Amino acid sequence: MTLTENQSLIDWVNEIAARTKPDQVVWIDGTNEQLETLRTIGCSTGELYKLDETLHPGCFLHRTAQNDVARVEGRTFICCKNEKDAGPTNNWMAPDEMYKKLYALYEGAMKGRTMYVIPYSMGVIGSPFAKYGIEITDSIYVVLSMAIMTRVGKSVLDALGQSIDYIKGVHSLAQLNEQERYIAHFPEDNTIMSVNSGYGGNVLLGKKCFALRIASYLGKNEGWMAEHMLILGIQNPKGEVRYLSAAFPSACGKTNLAMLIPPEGYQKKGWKVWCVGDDIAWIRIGEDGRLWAMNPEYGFFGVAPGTNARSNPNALAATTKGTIFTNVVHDLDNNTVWWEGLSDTPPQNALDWTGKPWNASMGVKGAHPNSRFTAPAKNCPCISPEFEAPQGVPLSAIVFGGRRAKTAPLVYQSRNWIHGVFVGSIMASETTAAATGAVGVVRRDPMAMLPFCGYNMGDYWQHWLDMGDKIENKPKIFNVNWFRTDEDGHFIWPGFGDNLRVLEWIMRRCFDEVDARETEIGFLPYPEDINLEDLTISKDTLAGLLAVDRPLWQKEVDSISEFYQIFGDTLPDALKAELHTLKRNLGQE
Ligand code: GTP
Ligand code: SPV
Ligand code: MN
Repeated sequence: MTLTENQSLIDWVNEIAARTKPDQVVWIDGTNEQLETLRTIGCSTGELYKLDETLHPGCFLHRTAQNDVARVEGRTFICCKNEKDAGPTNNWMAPDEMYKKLYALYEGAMKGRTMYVIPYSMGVIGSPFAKYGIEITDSIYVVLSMAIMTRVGKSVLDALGQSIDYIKGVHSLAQLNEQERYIAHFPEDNTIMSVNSGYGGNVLLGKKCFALRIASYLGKNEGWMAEHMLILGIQNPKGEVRYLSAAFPSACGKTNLAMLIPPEGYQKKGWKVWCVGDDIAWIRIGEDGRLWAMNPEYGFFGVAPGTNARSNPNALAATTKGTIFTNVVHDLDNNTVWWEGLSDTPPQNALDWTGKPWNASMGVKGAHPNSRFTAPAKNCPCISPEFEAPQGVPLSAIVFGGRRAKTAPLVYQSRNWIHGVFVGSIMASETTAAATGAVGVVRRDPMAMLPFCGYNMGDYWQHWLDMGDKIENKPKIFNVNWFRTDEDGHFIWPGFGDNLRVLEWIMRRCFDEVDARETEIGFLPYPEDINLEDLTISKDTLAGLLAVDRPLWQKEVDSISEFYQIFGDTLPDALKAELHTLKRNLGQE
């Protein structure tokens, strides 16, 4: 049954059905009855496995194909008319050429399958800041995951009415053929097309494809920003809640920081952290001249390995009901799930992420390193009371950060907005399992947006600079690094809950409550201003984490210069000037 009278939408759905030739077309109305039917069908086809209802109410296990476990950056394309508009860091193909390729792959791709039409909203339905999308898919896993990650159903169609202002998304599993896998974006047509994959980041089109790649392009044209950022609120002992957003590359700690539990000493004093979002922020200038950030998502697609009752109890609690687990270990004795780092007692009688018998004595990992949970945000015990505030929350700070064994100190503050944009633009981080390819290789990942910027990264930096001109009350910009290692490769900083010690300093800086020392790279804390109460880490160790290693930074500057060169005339002059300043500060010019 069609749920809308929006003729442009009906025509488009018919057009895609004519190409893909499904047996039937089902519109997702968002009711639990309909979703329950799909869960039952998913279990009967083997797409889903129902977990123990008492231990894990409403939870399912899903396995992807073994060649399809992460985002595929090499097969992700920005298809705009001019290649230059995609920029040097994106794959580009001319729209006509990509459409031709995709239509050939879509031809008859849904034969024998059902085509689902998912109306979804990024942001609170009906709010002026929400944007709507329609995803067509032949995967029940995608429907059920979208129903967790976004607001779906008839209410979206009602809010859309006759408008043509929605993002079209087409996804087909097709044959899951790696060689013909494409994640294609047509920013000038408000269209996304994905084929031959079933992995979250490639197929939940509301997430990276819409809320980052397409939205970043819309944001540039409309004067706002779409960022790969968590949003959190820090409540201090006076009861004041101050907000920050933070951009870390994939699998570098956004979910963990967003749900942080304060160290015991802090808890006793009344500190608390509220999670507004763990992956994506849409940011606008408010009437009060401040930046306001909202989370367009409705759930978490979080990294499973390493999540446990100590590292992130809030995330774990979020997964206790209504959650889909992907590519984790199946504990057959309890009909529940397990992953490396969940507990010290792996199940004896279990299947690994591929479905083969597994136990820990085999010496190989049971869960895929990029195994994930798809959990409703409202399950999270520390979800912010402002989670559904349509306009979001006001930002006092913006934080950038990466995974760097050396070079980047624990925390530093930029001198001003322009320098802050520079600090974001020179971010680098070790690659993780979130994307296919080598893991642990340092690469530049400006603003954690390298894989997600829907247009030329040089123009994106200019947009950041232009926004700075318009924001009256600018948030302060910082950089953090939880991942410095010692000679033996061990993390020096305890991380996780203890990161609040650094966030406290950041907030004190934002409210002029603490001094700092100016260095070559920006403002660094005096070691005594980071609270080490109840930690075993020594003052000297901390001083080391807060030192600027000149020789390493001099090398860093060479690598930044090389990176900047690929942007040619799209590199903003202001950033060139910042690089010169850094060189001068390091005694290189
Ligand atoms: P995406 O969902 O891929 O965008 O990732 P994310 O940035 O939300 O990453 P997440 O919080 O899931 O962290 C991924 C990995 O980083 C996990 O293996 C965590 O255990 C590890 N991690 C997170 N915070 C810290 C920290 O403070 N210190 C250390 N050493 N590891 C951390
Ligand atoms: C990331 O890789 O940054 C994620 C997971 O948040 S995915 O949705 O697969 O992109
Ligand atoms: Mn992410």
